[in-house]
Amino acid sequence: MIQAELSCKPQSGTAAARELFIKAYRLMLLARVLDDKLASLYRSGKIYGGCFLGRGQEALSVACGLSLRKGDVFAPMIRDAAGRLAFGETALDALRTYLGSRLGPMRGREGNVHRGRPKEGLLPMISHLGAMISVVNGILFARRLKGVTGTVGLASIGDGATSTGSFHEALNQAAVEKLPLVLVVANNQYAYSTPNCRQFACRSLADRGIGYGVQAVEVDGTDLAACLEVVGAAVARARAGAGPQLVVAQLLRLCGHGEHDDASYIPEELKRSHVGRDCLEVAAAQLQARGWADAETLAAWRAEAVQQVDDAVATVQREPPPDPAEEDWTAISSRHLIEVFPEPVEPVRPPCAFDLP
Ligand SMILES: Cc1ncc(C[n+]2csc(CCOP(=O)(O)OP(=O)(O)O)c2C)c(N)n1
Ligand SMILES: [Mg+2]
Repeated sequence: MIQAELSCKPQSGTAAARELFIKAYRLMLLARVLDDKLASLYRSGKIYGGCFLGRGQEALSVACGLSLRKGDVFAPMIRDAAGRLAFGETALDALRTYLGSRLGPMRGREGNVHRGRPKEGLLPMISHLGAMISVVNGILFARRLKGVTGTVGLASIGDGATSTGSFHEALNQAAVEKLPLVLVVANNQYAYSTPNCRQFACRSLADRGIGYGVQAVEVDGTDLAACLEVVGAAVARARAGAGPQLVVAQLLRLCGHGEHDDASYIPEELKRSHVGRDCLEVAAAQLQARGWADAETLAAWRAEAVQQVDDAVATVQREPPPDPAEEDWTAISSRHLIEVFPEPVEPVRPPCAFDLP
């Protein structure tokens, strides 16, 4: 079973860097295999509702999950299978949700990507369009008031989400309150079928940080090493008290918006460009070039991931569906999901500009 503990950024070229890269690659691979399995279950009519996958976004996503620690908060978006696995969600939880098992985190009532385990810092998504940023802000602010320190919150969004009011309000709020928020934007060039050029006129979405006084960096989302480095550093800065951080990654969604969408609006030329590289293939080539894995090892890792996903599917197919007579239908207010903090020693009032010296 591949699981994440983790993480602080190791020096490049060290054994720790090699270990992190391999762990990240194997989680990306597991996410890809899981996504491929979900797609095939969707096509065979086993999944009701939508099926939303993250092919091509695994490098950025895994870097998000691996840069966080126990106690942090992660608000993934619909393309974050890799980040979820890296943060500790199991393939079993994903499949239990999609296939409607009563043993799933939402007891099989949820459908697809709106699952989570808030008690463990994994937030169930409300909407894909930036709504989770202010939820993460609220958690971070509450923690500050309760005297809980040293944790960060990472919200993952798409380029389209940066066009919403929710994004701008929440980024401004995080900046004003100097919250330890890391906002990671996967610019996959499209919001559903709307291309970047119909969404924004600034040079880069990273420029949106400037207006709010937020440090922003860009990263090649097809390059795993770069994603681990840049996201890891942003999380470390937020944890150290440098305030909110914006990370904008360039990549391409290598699938439709959902499995119902053939993405025929994405031009072949863009698919063949640098941004259209498959981050999983790029990482595999880097592993081989660095002598960290040969073709045989890569094939063995894939076989292990396939076995893990197949076993999880078989397990879920033996599990019971939800029983409407027994459910109260209050998914998130369910007692077992609510985060519990230790009582604070003393309430902490945040510093305010109006405080007299
Ligand atoms: C408030 C709201 N408006 C519209 C939608 C429908 N919708 C879901 S995802 C999406 C596009 C999101 O694009 P982006 O933020 O770039 O993320 P991506 O899907 O490309 O990863 C839209 C329009 C929604 N879920 N919620
Ligand atoms: Mg997008």
